[in-house]
Amino acid sequence: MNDKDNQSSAANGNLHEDSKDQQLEEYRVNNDGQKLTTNQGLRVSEDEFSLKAGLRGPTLMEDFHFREKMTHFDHERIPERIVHARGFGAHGTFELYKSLAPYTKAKFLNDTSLKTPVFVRFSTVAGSRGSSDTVRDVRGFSTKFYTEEGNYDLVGNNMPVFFIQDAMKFPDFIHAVKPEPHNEIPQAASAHDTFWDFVSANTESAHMVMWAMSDRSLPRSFRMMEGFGVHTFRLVNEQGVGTFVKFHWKPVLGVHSLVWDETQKIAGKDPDFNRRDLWEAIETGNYPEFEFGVQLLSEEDEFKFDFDILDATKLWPEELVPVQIIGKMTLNRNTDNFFAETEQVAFHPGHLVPGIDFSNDPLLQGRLFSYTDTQLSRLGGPNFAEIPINRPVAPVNNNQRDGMHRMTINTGPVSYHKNTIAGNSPAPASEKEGGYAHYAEKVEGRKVQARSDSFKDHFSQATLFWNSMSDVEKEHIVNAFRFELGKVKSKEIRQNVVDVFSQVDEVLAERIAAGINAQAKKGVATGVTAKSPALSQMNTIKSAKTRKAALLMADGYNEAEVKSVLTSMQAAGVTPEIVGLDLTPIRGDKGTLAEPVHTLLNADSVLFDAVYAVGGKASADALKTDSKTGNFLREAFQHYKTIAIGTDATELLQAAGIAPSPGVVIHDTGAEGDKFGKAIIDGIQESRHWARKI
Ligand code: HDE
Repeated sequence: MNDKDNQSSAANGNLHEDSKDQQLEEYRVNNDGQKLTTNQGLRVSEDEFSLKAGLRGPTLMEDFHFREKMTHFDHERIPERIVHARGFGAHGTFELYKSLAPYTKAKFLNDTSLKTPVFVRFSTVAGSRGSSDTVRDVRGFSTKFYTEEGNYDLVGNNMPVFFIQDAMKFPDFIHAVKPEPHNEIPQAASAHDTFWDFVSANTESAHMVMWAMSDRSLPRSFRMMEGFGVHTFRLVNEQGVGTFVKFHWKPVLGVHSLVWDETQKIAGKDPDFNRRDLWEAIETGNYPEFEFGVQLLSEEDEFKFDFDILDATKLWPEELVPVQIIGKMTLNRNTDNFFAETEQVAFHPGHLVPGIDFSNDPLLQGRLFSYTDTQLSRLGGPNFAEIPINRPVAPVNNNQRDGMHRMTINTGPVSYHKNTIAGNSPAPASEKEGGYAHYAEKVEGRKVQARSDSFKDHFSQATLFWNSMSDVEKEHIVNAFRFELGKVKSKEIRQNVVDVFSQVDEVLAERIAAGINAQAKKGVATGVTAKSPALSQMNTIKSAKTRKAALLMADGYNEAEVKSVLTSMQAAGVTPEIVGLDLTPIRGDKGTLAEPVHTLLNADSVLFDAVYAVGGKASADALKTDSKTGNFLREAFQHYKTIAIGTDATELLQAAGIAPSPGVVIHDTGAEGDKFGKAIIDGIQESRHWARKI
């Protein structure tokens, strides 16, 4: 698509959910059925052997095809992102349920008939591009809305607060969490001395560290985590009235996590666990959905809380400022090419549309510099907005010219403003014509390098978070601290961290201290008793939909039972996958063949949400001969997952040393026919059976 086509479609208000896809189509290349050529279009007759002086002689410099092929290969890599290097993207659509016109003039938030194309990139933060998906880390959640008024980027995380209050500290914080510079260890992990040294010396990180040590940093799926814009932004309406806003994404499937032991095992068994999950969900039509929510605060209420709304280490409790759901994003198309789309996409919190503006959050203000700056080295110059995935569907007209990798051919002599030759075009647009006008906030003050007193409470919301957790979640937080600090070599740093968290909650600090040979301080905690139920994952939506169940099966399986359970699974949207002793089709008791897609050797229970050892004595006996069956069941049990045992298969449970427990559904003990299937689905919907004694 050229810019003219571009201009006509968006300028005529013809933007639709396929606008971006249509634009990308112009750049797609498919070599199928074609003859091989050089980059100059010359057909190539030989692609296996370089040109040599004699059959056993040296390669000749004049072999231009060899040189071109090798040169391109030599330069195929670009620098990975300094943070959020490992990511995974998908395309989708945003639709609005309810117009936000009273608060913002942004068209994509006004017109409920619009379907705005989006591209989303999820990421981990600390690990390199090739690191594992399931590490303990914050997850990035970036969305690019291709609106008719230009690209709007919401570059958020799956946690609503951040580690620091001022952008000045970001390089220090990232240096501390990344692998240590002398030996580049550890990869994708915060469990090391420099991270915890930073935390203990920068107490503003206490609240975010509580989130990072919680189950939020172990998402079961990108489809099952919340997203947050983190900063306070500002909406501006047609009348020029501003309203403070916090942005939220709420996953339709609820917020769910893995357990720590499981994440570590998955990191080895399937380092691509989260990206594979997203890819497969989209390929199979289980489109991930996130509702879009806003918390709104009028400017008069700016100072009504006991925290500063410009402080990115604070959230607005949902019980105080409700999240209003106004739209939904559906991810419905995988990328064609990881590099072209996911790797080259460039987000920026400063990519705005009229009706959305910044606040003076000093973290946000610093980000406004960093994101373009980093693309210059990552994407090789100032023309990265021309890369297909980054191009807006709105028209682009300006006097910027030239530079590395310029793609457009801007015609005519005029590349300056003001001019008479082109009738002073391209001309700035008035606000009425859609020109962006910065919010005319009145600002006064002395130039200072200091932190406002209103940013000095570092602990109250950390306590609020702790108070809001269930016992199970608290246990996980304590164990996370113990694990991480247990990896810290310096006793002094370990003690310093306990000193910091003594100020959050005495019991928390005592429990951490007990695991790492440190001492908690008494009488220094905030004493905050408030809770925010919205912070606990125990109160999230529960659904069996899109969960994966492993069917452990061998010859002689009980066909009637399996058929009935599969019907229940299908109705509930659960995906069954057969795990066999090997890949040979499995014969049922009535002779029907079932095709396994995994074997006990290449699959483990950590890759599934539930395990069903199917009924049938012969099948159970055969499975029992393989010691991996016991391990499969035991690990599922230890990870609190639903385990279903079919007729005549109870011995498998005994062999694995599993006693009757919550979430262990046994056919033999009364659950007949449909009831068995229903009990399995109820179990899967519960996600984890925390009441189980491990
Ligand atoms: Fe980022 N961040 N960040 N960040 N960030 C980047 O930009 C930075 C912050 C976030 O999928 C970089 O293009 C500074 C908060 C996401 O491509 C870089 C500060 C939040 C992504 C950068 C922050 C984020 C990035 C690296 C403190 C949540 C991945 C590559 C002032 C609201 C985007 C790039 C993607 C990426 C700088 C803090 C989220 C270096 C200086 C707070 C999701 O520009």
